Amino acid sequence: MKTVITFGTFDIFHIGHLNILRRASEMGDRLVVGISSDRLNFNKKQRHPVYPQQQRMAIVSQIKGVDEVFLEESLEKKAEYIRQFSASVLVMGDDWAGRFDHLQTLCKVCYLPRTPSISTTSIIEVTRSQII
Ligand code: C2G
Repeated sequence: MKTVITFGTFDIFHIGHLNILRRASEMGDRLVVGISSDRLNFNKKQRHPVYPQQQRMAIVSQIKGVDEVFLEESLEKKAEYIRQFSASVLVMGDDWAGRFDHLQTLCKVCYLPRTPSISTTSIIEVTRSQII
């Protein structure tokens, strides 16, 4: 069985998230998704996610093709997670291109092109500008 693993915050779930999960699930037999914890996201982006981690996990766990979700506590623990879930492919969006190449000793590392013109940040900005 070929297990694919991917990671992300998946805050304010949108079509870019859906696309990468669909493409990742098509690359193997089982898809495991690490959801960045609220604390990890704050350290990474200096803002709290709009949806708390339990809600983000609940949403992603119900997406077709996703077999399992878990909480990603640290960016540095990827090797540990890959071993824990016996993943043979790590999928990331190409905004992370090159960042996880050192994990190629453990599994295949694959960067997929991002869906253009949509991001959680832009949704927040558009929503804010329409309210004010
Ligand atoms: N994504 C995409 N297209 C977009 C927006 C996002 O393909 N328009 C992808 C990202 O490249 C990422 C996944 O969707 O692979 C989740 O995106 P984010 O929630 O922004 O995740 P990020 O904060 O980049 O977290 O350990 C790594 C991090 O946890 C990744």
